[in-house]
Amino acid sequence: MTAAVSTPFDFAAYLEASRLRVEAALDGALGPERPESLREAMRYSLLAGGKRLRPILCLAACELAGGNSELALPTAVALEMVHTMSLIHDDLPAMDNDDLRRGRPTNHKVFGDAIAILAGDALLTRAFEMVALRSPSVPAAQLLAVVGELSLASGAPGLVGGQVVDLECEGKDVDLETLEYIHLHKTGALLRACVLCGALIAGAPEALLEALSTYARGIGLAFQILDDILDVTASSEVLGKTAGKDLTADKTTYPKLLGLEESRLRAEALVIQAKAALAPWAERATPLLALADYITQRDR
Ligand code: GRG
Repeated sequence: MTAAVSTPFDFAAYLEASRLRVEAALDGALGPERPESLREAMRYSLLAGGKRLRPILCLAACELAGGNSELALPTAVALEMVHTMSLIHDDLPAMDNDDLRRGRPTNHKVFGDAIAILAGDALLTRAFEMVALRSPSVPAAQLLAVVGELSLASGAPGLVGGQVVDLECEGKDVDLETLEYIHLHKTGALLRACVLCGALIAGAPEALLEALSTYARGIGLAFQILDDILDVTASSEVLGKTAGKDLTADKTTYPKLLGLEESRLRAEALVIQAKAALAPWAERATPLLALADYITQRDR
């Protein structure tokens, strides 16, 4: 009798295969927009690379919940569209005023502020179109739930609210509680929507949705702590965006409040908590567990 041999999970291969799958779906999601200037500006930022972590989280959560991730692909694309539009708007002179994003000049540097704003608007609205009109074979009730999560994560209760508090706190002393509020909204809300939307498409039960929410809170904060750490430890070339920006903009960050070492420890503890939430589903959770680890181990 031969013993069953389980193949070890090859995370690097999984990440690369998922990334390529997402890239192809993103490319196919932008149609022949008119006018051409708008099409170019939308494609410029959406197809500029990036880790594609958000759509990958969505697909992984769908599979964890026992769903067919092919059905979640339009929603995964929608989540990347919301993320990309938030980067375009975040880089504008009225916000973070940045020149470099994903290794190339920011959208407004190439197309001008007005087109950058409108390209962001078109990506945001296309995101909702992807879910509502381009998700065949997903029951309407599930799509409605996805639209709800996407709205909450994007708007005042999520990204927009977090960004406003972030802008209002520039140059001020910020305590840990406020910093956490900013990041749970600015960064965490969309990561939460990613796993919830993937699971909703698979018809996940309430207990799993709650566990995924806890998981997302942990990885969301850990993700941002790493973002703050990399801002001081990595180069602009590696990051593909301007390093040292937080210091220049006089922003409060985790390293500023806690120091680098303590920030790292906090991120690791958050990832442990996040992974623990998925323990009852451990058998199918391997990709989400590995993605949580990746968040604290990444170099960009
Ligand atoms: C969504 C309606 C709407 C408006 C946007 C500008 C804004 C409101 C919010 C800012 C949100 C923001 C830029 C948060 C920062 C999140 C973050 C850490 C981004 C970096 O994400 P990565 O590292 O980037 O995943 P890549 O390029 O790899 O995708």
